[in-house]
Amino acid sequence: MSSSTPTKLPNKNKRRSEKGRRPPQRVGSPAGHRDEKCDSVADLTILVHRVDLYDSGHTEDDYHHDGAACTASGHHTPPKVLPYGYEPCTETCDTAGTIAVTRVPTQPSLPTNPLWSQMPVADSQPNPFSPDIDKYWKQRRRLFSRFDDGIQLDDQGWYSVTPEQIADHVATRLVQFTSGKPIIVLDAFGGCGGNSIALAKHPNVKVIAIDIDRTKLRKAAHNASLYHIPPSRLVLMECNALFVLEHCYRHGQFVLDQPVATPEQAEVLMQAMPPPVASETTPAGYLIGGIDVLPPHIDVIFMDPPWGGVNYGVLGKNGYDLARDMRLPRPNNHNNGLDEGFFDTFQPSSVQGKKAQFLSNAEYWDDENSVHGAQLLALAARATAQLVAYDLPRNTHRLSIGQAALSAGYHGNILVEEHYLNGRVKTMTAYFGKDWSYFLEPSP
Ligand code: MGP
Ligand code: SAH
Repeated sequence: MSSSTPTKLPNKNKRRSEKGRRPPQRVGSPAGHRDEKCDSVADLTILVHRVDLYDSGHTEDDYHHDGAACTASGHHTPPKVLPYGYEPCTETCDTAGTIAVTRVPTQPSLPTNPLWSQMPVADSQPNPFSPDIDKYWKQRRRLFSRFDDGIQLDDQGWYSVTPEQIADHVATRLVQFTSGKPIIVLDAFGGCGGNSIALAKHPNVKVIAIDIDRTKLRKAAHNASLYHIPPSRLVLMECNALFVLEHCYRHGQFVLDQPVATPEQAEVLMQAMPPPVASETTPAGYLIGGIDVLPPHIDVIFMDPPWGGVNYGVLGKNGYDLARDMRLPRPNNHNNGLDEGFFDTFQPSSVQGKKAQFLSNAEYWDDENSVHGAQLLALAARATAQLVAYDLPRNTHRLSIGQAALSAGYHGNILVEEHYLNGRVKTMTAYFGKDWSYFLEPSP
């Protein structure tokens, strides 16, 4: 692997130190965050739902790992929850509001593919790649059940692809939440295709997969062909997703071809407009293009952005704050926001070293020309005004999700799914844009 250093963005801000990093702030009154024992109804309730998935890698012990979370709140009287609502956020958006967090009773599992219990996930085949990816190589068939057919990944792909069972679950959820109707999903950070493929397995789903890196899109197209995804259901776009979310859609409708209201807005748009990119059809028949591949409307936005590298876990349980710990550079004339692989940099082995490395990301941030994880949600909400699904690190602080939701304009309730694989939490997906209070009803 190459030994290049990360792209340094001009830092107009003072250096951030670990000391300067604040924990998530409570919102509204000092009692802004309440739990389910309080009687008052919160402006926003986060419904937390644990999903358990298993494959042949599980042991009996796994079933009991963190088992308490499975049953939590099962016998509580359901808390009062306000119905879902959304007011598009403006410059002066009021982010204050009370946030409650409650676990929902365990739901019946969605049917799982018997493939997973039969397939030998782990084996002793040596890793032919760099030792950096040992941990991911061991889980390669968990990432893609068809790995052995010739799946292609790059460094960032290895550590960020969503394991297939989880990606399938999230895709099924999005189909359920849209009642199985034909939908167009914008996968804003498509990568090597884990989530896009899972979505496009559904005959009524068409996916527009965006990535800033064309080499990943080519891999995604190849990987999709191994799953026999028809090219009519997966179109790939090379672009900075922030441009598409900020300028191309409002309420799900394509607006880039509409006149802008003021000369200032026209100037902002001109500054952000990406240079044209070449179109190509991959050997398996998938189209990769630029803005011209965008459809006149989209129904759902799915987002699985970079989380800041492989060391996000050093922030500890609940230690990851969306507004503080995630940054995406806006496109501009000098830098399209393309990330260097984290494996290209020195990987410290001590926890302290990893923590220092993760926190040092902030030294490269240019706050004026970047968007943080909460602002990203607001952009997606405004672009679609419908369903938004947001894949997040398992240690994301719930309050930081609630604050992001309120500042994006959501109120009432949102759903956060924790995805457990063989009893260990792997990822979380937060869903916005619908009413999920029915999750509080006891399962039949
Ligand atoms: P992990 O914590 O690196 O792996 O990522 P694991 O196997 O849980 O390791 P352990 O050491 O804790 O046992 C877990 C999952 O999170 C990965 O399989 C990816 O799906 C996802 N993931 C990890 N990272 C670092 C990213 C990221 O930066 N962006 C996105 N979108 N997903 C990531
Ligand atoms: N869901 C994917 C993994 C996504 S990883 C899977 O399951 O395979 C995040 C991806 O976002 C990376 O491929 C990275 O190249 C891409 N990316 C980073 N910044 C971006 C931006 N501003 N716009 C679009 N893509 C971006």
